[in-house]
Amino acid sequence: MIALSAAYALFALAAAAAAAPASPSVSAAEPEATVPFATDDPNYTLWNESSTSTPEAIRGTLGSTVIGPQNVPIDLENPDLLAPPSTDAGTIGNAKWPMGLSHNRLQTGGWARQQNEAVMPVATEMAGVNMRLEVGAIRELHWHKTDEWAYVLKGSVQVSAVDQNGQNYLGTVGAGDLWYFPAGVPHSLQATADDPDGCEFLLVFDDGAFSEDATFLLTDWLAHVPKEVIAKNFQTDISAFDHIPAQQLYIFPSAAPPDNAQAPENPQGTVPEAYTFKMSQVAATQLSGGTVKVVDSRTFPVSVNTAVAEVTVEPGAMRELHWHPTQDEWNYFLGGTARITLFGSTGNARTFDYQPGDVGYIPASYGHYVENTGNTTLHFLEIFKTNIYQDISLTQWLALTPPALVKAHLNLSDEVIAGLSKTKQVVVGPAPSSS
Ligand SMILES: *[C@@H]1O[C@H](CO)[C@@H](O)[C@H](O)[C@H]1NC(C)=O
Ligand SMILES: *[C@@H]1O[C@H](CO)[C@@H](O)[C@H](O)[C@H]1NC(C)=O
Ligand SMILES: *[C@@H]1O[C@H](CO)[C@@H](O)[C@H](O)[C@H]1NC(C)=O
Ligand SMILES: CC(=O)N[C@H]1CO[C@H](CO)[C@@H](O)[C@@H]1O
Repeated sequence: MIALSAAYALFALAAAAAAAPASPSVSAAEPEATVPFATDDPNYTLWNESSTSTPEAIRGTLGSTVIGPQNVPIDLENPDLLAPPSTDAGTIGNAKWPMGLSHNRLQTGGWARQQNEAVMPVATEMAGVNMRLEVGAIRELHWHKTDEWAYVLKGSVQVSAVDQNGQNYLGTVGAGDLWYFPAGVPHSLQATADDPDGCEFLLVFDDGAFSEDATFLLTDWLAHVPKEVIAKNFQTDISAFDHIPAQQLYIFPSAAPPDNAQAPENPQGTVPEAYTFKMSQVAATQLSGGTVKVVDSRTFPVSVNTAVAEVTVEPGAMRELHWHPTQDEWNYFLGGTARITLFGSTGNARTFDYQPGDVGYIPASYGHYVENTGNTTLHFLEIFKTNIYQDISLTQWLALTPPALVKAHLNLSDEVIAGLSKTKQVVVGPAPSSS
């Protein structure tokens, strides 16, 4: 295939060079097609949650009805698995994990559930946790081996931390804001009283094998140190530690922190780079089909291992065909519905449908798009284990490649090639309706 394409490219270039210099067209000589043309058939998503017909394993002339047991709500949410577009082929690992399928850890004052490699083997580079705290509830003082990046879904959270230089930090963030703790830095999370419901947030860790059940907790540690060692360490009488918990607290209720709480005065000073970032106050870039907001270490310096793009896509619009050169993408869907086809090379492609609360995953270099398949705004996060956000746009690539080369591959008209955008569109609107 590659050799043939290269041959066509050379042929077309030669043809272009031979053509009269006055003509801007490169179509003077048409080489013969060597492989059949791809079908013109569209392959729309066939059902959605408002469909009244029962979804069937049928597309066009292929497939047949389901006559055994059927979980209709699951099929309505995953129509492109039940009746895939004909462009799907081969094998791509599962790239969808609804948080609603995760075991939930219920505690007094909140809960936590997670997605990691154990439930989604393709997601090797990042793992996610969805956590809820009622007003005042605390995710206890702890640390872990991975960096922690967070996005507040609702309410407000007070975070505390002390770093390896004894410098401290206390901050409060609200919906749409971020925090970041480097690996090993001990911290706590607590819902403030700003929202009567407390808070809920999303955590992303830079290791697919991360488990929220394997973090290093203050209470768990002290419950596993001989009492006389504790007394010696803190230079107290052994009775001073009579009332420490015998087991971990993890999430537990408490009084809400006061407004404008300050970190204790510190001879070492506060951390050099803030551990929180008010992403909600960053203006989104308006695009023809939606909006995008990128936050990485260029604006949130401590976030050296995580970059995010927060994207909205209007009904009928689409996050354009693109890929990320070296970074896997971890998605979280906040609103609306989407479909994504992952192209994994060697003819492998598979399409997945997403609803709010779902996690998606796209390995590095896999070509993909994110299409709004509903009639409300699609809102989602693209998260990467990197310091600087990067993507490559298919349209921009072709627009900035010699037109004869593009024509030799795709046999597009000169008008279509001339119309390719040389700047990244990121989110494009609906296609013009065909005549
Ligand atoms: C390009 O398309 C035309 C039809 O529009 C066809 O006749 C021709 O064979 C095609 N060329 C290649 C190289 O596919
Ligand atoms: C779209 O809008 C219509 C009319 O307002 C509504 O009935 C339907 O449930 C909506 N959702 C989808 C997915 O089409
Ligand atoms: C959802 O499905 C219904 C019926 O199957 C269709 O009329 C409607 O256009 C679909 N909604 C969207 C947003 O595609
Ligand atoms: C609209 C539609 O379904 N188009 C095509 C999608 O793929 C099948 C094959 O699986 C074609 O037969 C359809 O025409």
